[in-house]
Amino acid sequence: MSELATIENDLTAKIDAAATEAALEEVRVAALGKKGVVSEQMKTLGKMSPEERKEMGPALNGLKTRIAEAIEAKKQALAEAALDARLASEKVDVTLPVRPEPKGKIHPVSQVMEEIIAIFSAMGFDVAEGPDIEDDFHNFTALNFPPDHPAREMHDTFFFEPKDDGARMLLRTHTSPVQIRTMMTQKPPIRIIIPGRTFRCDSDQTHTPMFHQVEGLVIDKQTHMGHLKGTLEAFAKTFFEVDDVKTRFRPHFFPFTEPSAEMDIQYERVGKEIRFGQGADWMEILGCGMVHPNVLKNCGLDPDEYQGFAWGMGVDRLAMLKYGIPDLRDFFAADARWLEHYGFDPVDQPNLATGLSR
Ligand code: 2U9
Repeated sequence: MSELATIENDLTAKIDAAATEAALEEVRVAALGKKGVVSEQMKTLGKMSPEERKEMGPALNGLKTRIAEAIEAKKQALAEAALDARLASEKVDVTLPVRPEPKGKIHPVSQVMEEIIAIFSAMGFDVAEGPDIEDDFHNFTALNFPPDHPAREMHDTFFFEPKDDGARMLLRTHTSPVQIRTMMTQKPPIRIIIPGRTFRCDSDQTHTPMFHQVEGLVIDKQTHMGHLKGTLEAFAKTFFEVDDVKTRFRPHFFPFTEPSAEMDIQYERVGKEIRFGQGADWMEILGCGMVHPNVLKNCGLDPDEYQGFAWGMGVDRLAMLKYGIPDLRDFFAADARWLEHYGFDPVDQPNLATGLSR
């Protein structure tokens, strides 16, 4: 066998044996690279006589072309094999169920919080949050609770041990400290809602020491009671999912608002069921009022330039009313059967486009 035939056989065998693109590249460099066997053979052409070159030139060029073609063909075969392997490994079994049944349920308190957030977000409110552990200034003093005023007692506060300077931290009794913090750091206009945990030392059939509130605050120039009524009536209609519900504002007292009111909505009891938007009875659902001028001043705002309204509602009670849940204490009993019955689908979060509750 001639030397060229031996080289060709040897290279063809190596090309066939190359199992990866990297191995094939090594064979290409060893054959056609600057110091490759085929390239070295080409260099000998210069030293040959014209007759020899006439014979060897075409032979060598033929060898070079066949090796280059064989390498290219093998390269394509390796790429196709790699693609086939990838397609096989990424195969989707279309006979599998679309989505496994979700396990667990959303607690009614979380559901109602999300519903309230969805309603006010659509009106342009931002969600604000703050610490559960507060100081006296943010929870009481800034909110126009005078020192030693009986209104402080109304809240049955959980206090921590006094610090060295005598100051006592406390568990916030409402989410209102977040409004104080917001007013002291942000320039109006302010439109926020504050969902969160609150704490009062109270425990019976209708009270638990930890409960949930959503409060709201609007501060702007020329804000008035009409804005308050329009906002809260729109909320009531959307939340209770009735087009027409009568509301009633009864005068009330809170240290932080003046005037203050409680908002009632129309309802009727049919058997054990409560129906909103019909009947002649009234149910209180939230407290509200125009922000007291002293509260604005305590936060560095001029009451002659800015006014605002605020409201607060108890989420646990609203959840009981809307979803007919009889006993508040079951909310915190961690009973899986109760949650299975009263809980909500985790993949169906409330929004105004597809409906709040389904
Ligand atoms: C600032 C100014 C005013 C928040 C308000 C209520 C009325 C209210 C209760 C509802 C049921 C608490 O959960 S509940 O027991 N809340 O009636 N809350 S006005 O007013 C504010 C808050 C912050 C700076």
